[in-house]
Amino acid sequence: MSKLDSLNSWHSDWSNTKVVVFGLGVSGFSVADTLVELGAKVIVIADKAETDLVNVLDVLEVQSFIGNSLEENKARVDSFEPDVLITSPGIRPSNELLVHARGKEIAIWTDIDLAWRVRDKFAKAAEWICITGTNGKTTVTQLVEGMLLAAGVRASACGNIGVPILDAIRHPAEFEALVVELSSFQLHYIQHMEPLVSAVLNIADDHLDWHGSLDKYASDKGKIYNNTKVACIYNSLDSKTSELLAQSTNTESAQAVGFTVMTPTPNEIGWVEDILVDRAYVDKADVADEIATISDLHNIPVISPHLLANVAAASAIARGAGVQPEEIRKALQVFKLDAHRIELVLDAEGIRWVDDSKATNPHAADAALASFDSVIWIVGGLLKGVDISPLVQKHATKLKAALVIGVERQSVLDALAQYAPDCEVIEIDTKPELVMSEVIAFARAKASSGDVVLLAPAAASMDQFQDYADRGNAFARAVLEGRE
Ligand code: UMA
Repeated sequence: MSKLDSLNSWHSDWSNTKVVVFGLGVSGFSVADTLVELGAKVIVIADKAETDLVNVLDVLEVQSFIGNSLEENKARVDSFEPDVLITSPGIRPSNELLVHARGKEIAIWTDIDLAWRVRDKFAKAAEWICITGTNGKTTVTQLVEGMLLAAGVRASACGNIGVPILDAIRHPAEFEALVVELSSFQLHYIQHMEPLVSAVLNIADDHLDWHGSLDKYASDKGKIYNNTKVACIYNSLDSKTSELLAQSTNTESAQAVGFTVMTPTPNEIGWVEDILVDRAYVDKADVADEIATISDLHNIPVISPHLLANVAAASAIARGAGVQPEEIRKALQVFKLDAHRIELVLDAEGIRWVDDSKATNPHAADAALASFDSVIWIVGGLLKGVDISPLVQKHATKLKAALVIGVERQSVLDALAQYAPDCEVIEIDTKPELVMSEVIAFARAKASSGDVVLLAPAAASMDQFQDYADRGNAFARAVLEGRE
């Protein structure tokens, strides 16, 4: 048995364990902080970091090495002789320090692996409900959290959603269930976990530059199903998700449950017109239980097919975790979407101005475009190695105009020229701080009653904005300018 095998509890003796924490963002900090609490020996290495975090590490008496050369970092790792290196999830496996560590047979974990081992900090370890997918995972994670809370379960959403899982593990509320949003990056590195319920919501092109190919990206996501105890949730309309489930290991005792926006067959949860129906967690195959109706979603201004899929998925997950239909309905009645998700910014003179800045890949933008008939589309940004042409081709007939933003615009312009020849294309070639005001000026000139001006860029934002929220806020500010 290796030394690391015995470190399987918060209450194990971590005092002789040496850990290199690689990366000092939100997750790296939570790892270092937790390891200090556990009494392990820790050093932190990062290419860059915020001064505030470095200062707190100083107070915790953790040595940090920020911005050093690769050679210095390698030498530091070699002389420290760690038992394990815990990497931040965003760092690519091809990173040379990770390659070096692997060459030295040093185990590589992320915060998720550490969290699984130390999940028993309090008397009763929380169950993990694990959710991944290309799109919708944050919304589904929030929905499931709301459903568990409505059922009186002390639940917390954490993981990729922005709350490091180790913060949830250590929280004095002593959560009974963690609803863990997992990214493909976290799943790439995952060692072992046993979710109560697991779900892959959908698989589409994203982060191809990080993973190398769609197959590798998908198989990393599929690892979420391994060792699931009660229910594995897949998307009945996305065969890639059920294929991943079929390839999973140690899931024989878990129930496979599909979700769909169509009429559900046995073992599925789906929509029969306006009614959300459970045909999975029922006594007999011919029984169908009503869970809720579309009118329960009265806090959501735009009901897209994508949202209905997310609601069906969340219900399948929550039912698997033991939540009753009436508690799901209660949660849906108070649910509100986060900002920048098909958010209606303004509805005036018959023109709707919609912020879906969260659409950072074509699959997400597809859901937004599918929700409207006549669109002035704001598109472009960092494409992350993904081809935008199929999306343009699919929606070409509803595109009245396209306003192309982003630094690398050529592939978007080419796709529009080839697949949407009737769509008027305007290239926005200005300084980042002026992008949205120029976009909105053009959109005002083009839009007429019945149109939707839609920010759904199908690309990440960091070439011109801080993040997708900054991009969405800039859009909303420009739309509302002069109206208040
Ligand atoms: N770093 C290096 N070298 C590198 C890259 C990064 O040293 O080559 C270091 C720097 O110190 C940097 C830190 O690593 O500050 C950043 O690490 P990170 O990119 O892994 O980000 P964290 O701040 O730790 O946040 C991570 C997730 N980020 C990513 O996976 C990119 C957050 O998801 C998550 O909320 C957080 O952990 C808590 O679990 C964000 C995200 O964008 C929201 N996720 C992607 C997505 O949803 O598409 C996957």
